[in-house]
This record gives sequence, structure tokens and C-alpha cells, in this order.
Amino acid sequence: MLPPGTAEVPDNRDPVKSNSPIQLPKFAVLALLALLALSGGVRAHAQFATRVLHYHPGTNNTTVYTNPPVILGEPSRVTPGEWGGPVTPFYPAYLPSQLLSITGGGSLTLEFDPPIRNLPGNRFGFDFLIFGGTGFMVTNDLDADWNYIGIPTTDGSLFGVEPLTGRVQVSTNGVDFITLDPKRIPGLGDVFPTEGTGDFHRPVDHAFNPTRFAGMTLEQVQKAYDSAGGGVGFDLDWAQDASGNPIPLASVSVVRLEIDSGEVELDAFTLVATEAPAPEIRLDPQTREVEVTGQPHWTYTLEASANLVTWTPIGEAVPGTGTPLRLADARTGILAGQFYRVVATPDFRR
Ligand SMILES: [Ca+2]
Ligand SMILES: [Ca+2]
Repeated sequence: MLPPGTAEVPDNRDPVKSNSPIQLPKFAVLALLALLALSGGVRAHAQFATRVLHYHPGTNNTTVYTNPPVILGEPSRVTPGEWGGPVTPFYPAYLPSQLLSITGGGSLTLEFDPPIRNLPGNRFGFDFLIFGGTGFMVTNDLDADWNYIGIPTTDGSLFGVEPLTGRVQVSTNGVDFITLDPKRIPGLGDVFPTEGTGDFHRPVDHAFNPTRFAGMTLEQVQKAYDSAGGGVGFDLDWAQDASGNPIPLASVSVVRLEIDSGEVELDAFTLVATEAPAPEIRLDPQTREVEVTGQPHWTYTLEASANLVTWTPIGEAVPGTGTPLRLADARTGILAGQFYRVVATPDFRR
């Protein structure tokens, strides 16, 4: 049985097999996409806030979290230092090198390049995510060495969150700002705690009210996240004018957070990767061409392997168009015994 998303070229001496294209089941491609997300296949260009345009910590901000550049880049995956370790919903980031604080009267304006896009394939409609420094409260008692007794379990409540008022605004030019409907925003501080092994471009299902995590162990929380990395989602469809009329927005390049009261500690802002329908792929063993119907905003790379362990990209990543593409293995001297897969990568620039 082949691993998902792979197809073996039959031995060319077998005329029956070699003349019939191999149709991969759709679930195989889905599984491949999931594998991609888990293995960090998202390429490392700017899918996060790229520049701080303005930061005011707020009046009477006495926290140590006031170094603006720490909001740029991806959310924390690991907390460094003696008391550090992997960032999980039970062990959130807490260092001044990770988090930025805003209190009442403060604001933060960030630029995104590439811009945030309001694409129909964005999961749950969310177009960008904000990650914070909150964590799930663990209710286990501690032993004499400050270790939890039993398997750590949360009651589903968040710590490090206080009542917060303010607004989220977006802009295409950094001058004119549009406010996102405050009634749609789930609470600026109520972010799902960060899971450092998760996909920071995949929103958590917001049908999961945080209290739904009551009674869960860390392993159960991670499973409920369904490969997502946490954070709270925002939808450009929430943009509205002063009278509450919706303003259609295809993309924005600036986000501004204004806090009126309370205090929030934020880790990062990320773009949501749009989700493409599972592409159909076919392998023509005679010509060593794989036909894939890719989608816009994704690129597709053919990879080959002789052992299903080491995979080599064959050729360049090709942008999806919604119509069939042919990706060919033009290498010479390599005959039977090759496995192929197509790796899909979200393309934030197209
Ligand atoms: Ca949207
Ligand atoms: Ca950070």
C-alpha cells in the first residue's frame, strides 16, 4: 500500500500498466496537504506583519512588553531560556522578547507585504489572525517540586486575559482606516492560546468556544485544534462605515489596533492561507508527466523519490490556474521504481 499522495511508475516493461494513467484518490491529496501543513511546507516569505508603522504602549503602561519589533514575524514556537520550552496552549510565551503590550490609550499600526486578502477559500472566512500570550488554565494541584499531580488538564478558562475595549481597523493605503464591526469581534484578548507546532495560517474552528476545552489534556486540546496554531480570526467582510453599512474589501495592507481600556499582550499577526479544493492528479507513466488541476493562490511542485523517504523536487513550483497543468520528470537515466507526489504550497503573493 502506497503512502497517501504517491503513485508508483510501473515498470516500463509491463505494457498493460504503463498505458493506463493512475488516478489518485482525492483523499490522498487531502492527506498530502495535511502532511504539508504539519511538516512546515509553507514557504518562509512574509506571511506575518512586516513593519511597525506606529506603536503607542498606552497611558500608564508599566509592563515590560514594550519593544515593538517583537510583534513582527511568526508567533513563538519555543520560549528560550531556563524556564522556557515548546510553546503550547498550557505553556504560552511570556518573555519581553516575544510579546508586545498595549494598554488604554495605546495603539499599534502594522503593515503587511504581501497584503491581507479576502479570498473566498479562507477558512471560516477569516483573513488574518492575531496571536497573544494567553494560555489555558491548568487546574491540577502541584507537588512539593512544583510539578503537576496527574496529567495536566484545563478547565477551559484563559489566564492573562482582562476585559478589554477598543477597535480593529484596516486600511489599503495607511491613511484612510475602516473599522471592523465590533459586534463581530470575539473579544480582543480572547485568543486561542498558541500551539507552537501548529499551522499559523490555519484558524482554529471558532465554533470551539474556549469553554469547550474544559476537561481536556494538552494532547486533547492539540487534537481539537485540528493542526491550527491558535490565535483569533478576523474577516475583512466585517469592514463597515460609520452607519454600519458593509464596505467590500478585497485586500488591505495595514491593520490598526486601538485600545481604550484594559491591557493586552500580543505575539504576532499572520495571514490566513486560502484553502484550495483537493486537486485531481493523474500520472502518465509512459511520459512521466503528472497532470494536476491546481487552484489560484497555490503553487504545485512535482517531487520524486526512489524510497518514499527522500523526496527531490523536479522542476520549479508552478502557479495553479484552475485548469490542468502538466508537470514532467524530464530527467534521463532514471527508469522504473520512481514514486511521485505533488506538493501544494500556499502562495501569498498571487
Ligand atoms: Ca474573509
Ligand atoms: Ca512575537
